[in-house]
Amino acid sequence: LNRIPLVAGNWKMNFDHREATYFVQKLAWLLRDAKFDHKRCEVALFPSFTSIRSVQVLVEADHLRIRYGAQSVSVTSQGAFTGDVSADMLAHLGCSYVIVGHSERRKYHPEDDANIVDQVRAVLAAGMQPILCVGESFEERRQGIELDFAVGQVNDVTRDLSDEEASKLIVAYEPVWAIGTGMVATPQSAQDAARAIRDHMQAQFGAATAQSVRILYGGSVTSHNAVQLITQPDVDGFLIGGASLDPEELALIARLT
Ligand code: G2H
Repeated sequence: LNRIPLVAGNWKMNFDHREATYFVQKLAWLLRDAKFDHKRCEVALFPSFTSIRSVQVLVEADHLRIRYGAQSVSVTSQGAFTGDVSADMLAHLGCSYVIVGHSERRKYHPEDDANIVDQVRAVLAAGMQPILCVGESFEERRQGIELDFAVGQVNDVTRDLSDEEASKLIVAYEPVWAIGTGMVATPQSAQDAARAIRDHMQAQFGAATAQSVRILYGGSVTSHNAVQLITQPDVDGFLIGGASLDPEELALIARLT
C-alpha cells in the first residue's frame, strides 16, 4: 500500500492566532522529541482562517513538516462576496488541504450538495486537496441504511469529477452521531464504511484511484481508540476534533497511527 496515513486536527472555532502559534511550537517540539517520522504519517492542522497565516509563518521559519489547511472555502474566486475566503487565498498561504462539507457546515450554513461539489472543484483548481466529509445521522443508522447514505453523499460529489480530480480527493467518514459525543464507531463499522466508499471509488474510477484515495475516520477519536481504528485495512487516518486541541494528545495519536 502506498497510502500515507493522515492525522488531521480540525480545530473548529478554537484558538486565536497567539494560541495557534503556541500550539504549533509545542506540537513541533513533541514530535521532534519523539523522533516522529513524517514520511510514515502526515500531520495536518486546520485552524480558523484568522490563524492560518501564523501557522504558515512558523512552519516556514522552522522548516516544520506539519501541513495545514482550512475548514471551508468559498465557491467563487473573487468579487463581491462579503465574508468569504477564496481557494487561491488559501493556496497562497501554503494550505495543502481544505475540509469540505463537514456536518457542522452542512447544518449551520447553506452548504448543500451543489455547493459542496463547487467547493471541491475550487479546492482542486487551486492545487490543494479537499477532505470531503460524509456520514450518517443516528436515524439512518437506526434504519440500517448508513452505508448507502455515506456512499450516496460521496457519489453526490464524485459523479461530477474526472478521474484525475477524483484521485486527489480525500474522504472523511464521520458518522454524525459520533461527532463530539464520545461515542466512537466500532472499528468494524468504520472499516465497513471505508470499504464501501473505496468500493464506490473503484466502481467509478477503477482500482488504481480507489487504492490511492485516503479514507479517514472522524468522530470522537482519541489516543485510546486510535490503534484499533487504524489497524482496519481501509482506514487511512483520522479527522480529529476535540482531541486535536491538546498537543500532547494529538502527538500521541500521530505516533500511534
Ligand atoms: C468530527 C470530529 C472532527 P470530534 O467533527 O472533525 O470532531 O473528534 O470532536 O468528534
